[in-house]
Amino acid sequence: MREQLEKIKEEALKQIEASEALEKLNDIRVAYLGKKGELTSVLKSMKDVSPEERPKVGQMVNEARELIEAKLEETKTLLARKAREQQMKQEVIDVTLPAKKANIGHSHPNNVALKEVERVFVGMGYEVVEGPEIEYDEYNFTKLNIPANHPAKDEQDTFYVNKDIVLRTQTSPVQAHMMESGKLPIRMISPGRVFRSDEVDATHSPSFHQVEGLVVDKNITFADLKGTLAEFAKEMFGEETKVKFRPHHFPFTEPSAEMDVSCFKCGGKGCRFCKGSGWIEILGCGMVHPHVFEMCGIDPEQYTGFAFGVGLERIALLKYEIDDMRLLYENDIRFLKQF
Ligand code: 2NM
Repeated sequence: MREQLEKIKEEALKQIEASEALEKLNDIRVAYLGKKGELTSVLKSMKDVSPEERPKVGQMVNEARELIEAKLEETKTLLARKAREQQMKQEVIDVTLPAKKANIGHSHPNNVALKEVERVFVGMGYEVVEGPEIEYDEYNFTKLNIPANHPAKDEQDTFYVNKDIVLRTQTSPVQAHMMESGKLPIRMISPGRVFRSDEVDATHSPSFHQVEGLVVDKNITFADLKGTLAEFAKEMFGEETKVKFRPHHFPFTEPSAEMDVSCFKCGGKGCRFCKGSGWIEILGCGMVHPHVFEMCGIDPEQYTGFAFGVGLERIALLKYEIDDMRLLYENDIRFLKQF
């Protein structure tokens, strides 16, 4: 009996020692200490042991059981630690590895330019108002003092949806609606997409973007227009920027002008960028025509106002020195990711 116990004990300890996996340990536990395990069967055969010997053998069985259990527990801890160490080695993080670059999107140059324009005018207390890209002929043309026989209304220049509805050729219809709503005074800019039936080339596209501005109040003068747009130019192109107004004609303003800014490349000396003139044309503007006020329900004897229109693409092309407008529409990621 003693010998048998001794053998079982040694064999168990040897197996435990040799086991390399946690599951294996469990098998060993079952094989020796389980209900049908070897030690248990020794206990079961105690009835064959003489009564004097019984306590002694019982104690030996218990000692063997405790020893095996202790060894199992110890080995279990050891194997668990080994497994953890192995895992740590495999999962080690090299903090010096370069991070994965997240492929995030970029603002379109048009949008960068728009945010800049909005920043300047919102800073001066203007509100940003958007409107529909499809408009009544009446709001796109008639109320802006563009008469039926005006060349801009030609099908060669305007996309007609039907005889009364067009794709807007400017964002000023948004302003016509605003004036008609009757809430005065007005200080607003209206950015958005406009449409003209143009052939595509380096400086033209049938769809482009504008920001138009409008101020209506009592006693607004051309001096307010000049001061406001000179400030806009400085904020957009730098503090040292000068402006120059040249007489022009628009049907919706009288008087009308185009504004040039001193070339921000050469400072006005003349370079390739400004084609030697030292000036760059930037926007159209003028005092709102009394007819426009009348057609939009504002009394021109009481109110005056100024308005202006800037091409966003033009600003974006100048700002980034891009020489072909088509690049703005191709959405080539190699181009766009530079902004
Ligand atoms: C321009 C140039 C000059 C303009 C006029 C109006 C309105 F609605 F008040 F009549 N909005 N925008 C305007 C004036 C636009 O774009 C070159």
